[in-house]
Amino acid sequence: MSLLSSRFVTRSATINVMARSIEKACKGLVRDFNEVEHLQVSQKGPGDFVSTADLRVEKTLRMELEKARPTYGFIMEESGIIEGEDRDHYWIIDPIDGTSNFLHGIPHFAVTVALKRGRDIVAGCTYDPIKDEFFWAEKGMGAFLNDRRIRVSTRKNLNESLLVTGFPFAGHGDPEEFKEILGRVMPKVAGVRRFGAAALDLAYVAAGRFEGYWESGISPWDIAAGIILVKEAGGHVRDLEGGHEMMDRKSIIAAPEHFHAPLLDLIHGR
Ligand code: LIP
Repeated sequence: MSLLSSRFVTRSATINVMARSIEKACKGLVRDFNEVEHLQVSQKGPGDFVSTADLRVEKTLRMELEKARPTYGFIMEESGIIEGEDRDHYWIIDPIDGTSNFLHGIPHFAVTVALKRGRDIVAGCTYDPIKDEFFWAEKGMGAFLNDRRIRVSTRKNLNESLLVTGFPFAGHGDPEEFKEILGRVMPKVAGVRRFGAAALDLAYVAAGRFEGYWESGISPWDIAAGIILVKEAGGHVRDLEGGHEMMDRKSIIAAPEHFHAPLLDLIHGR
């Protein structure tokens, strides 16, 4: 599917600029991913190759977005912060969210771009090129998967809910603390998943596939697009202290409103 094709839904100029930039950046990404699968067994390994793919996607996104909105700034996973003349607008970019999945030839990763106006995320696009799923949302316009409107889950009971999170790993996070959290959460829910791509975890909450997602030690570019996707799909997004500082506090919980309090109580052991 062309990301630009929207037979049934009228998209704004901003979403079309983001969709066009992602479509151009993804040209060759699936080919690179298929190459990675061959590199798994090569002496050199795929590490450097994936870094090249990451940087190539980010460079294309920046070039295309800069062409369309030359005064906006950038906050990027690989190239850092670049101020624009317009200090009120920033594109927030993760060129490959789910890098470890990509590196290991696991077909679950996404290109994710958000637009920040002041302190507000006002538009977000997350594209999974393997499944050809384009999640997008704009403030006040709703959330969509390709051309279909999406909404958070209508399930009411925690014991029916399927949650997704991010686990600690070598050099990242507190395994002992996480084991205690998981020990409190698992007996109360239908299941907990760890898919390795926060941008898609949030997109799946917005689409009602998961009832909730939480993670700490997460980066702004992993979650920026997902924040607006979940909000526009009727869900609530907070930091793990219950505030609105997800990107500053690098923590997030996203779910329908009625799941927030019980989930935060389980996470904090209240
Ligand atoms: C990843 C996130 C994932 C998190 C990883 C990493 P990356 O982003 O999507 O949820 O658990 O630590 O931050 O590094 O693949 O862009």
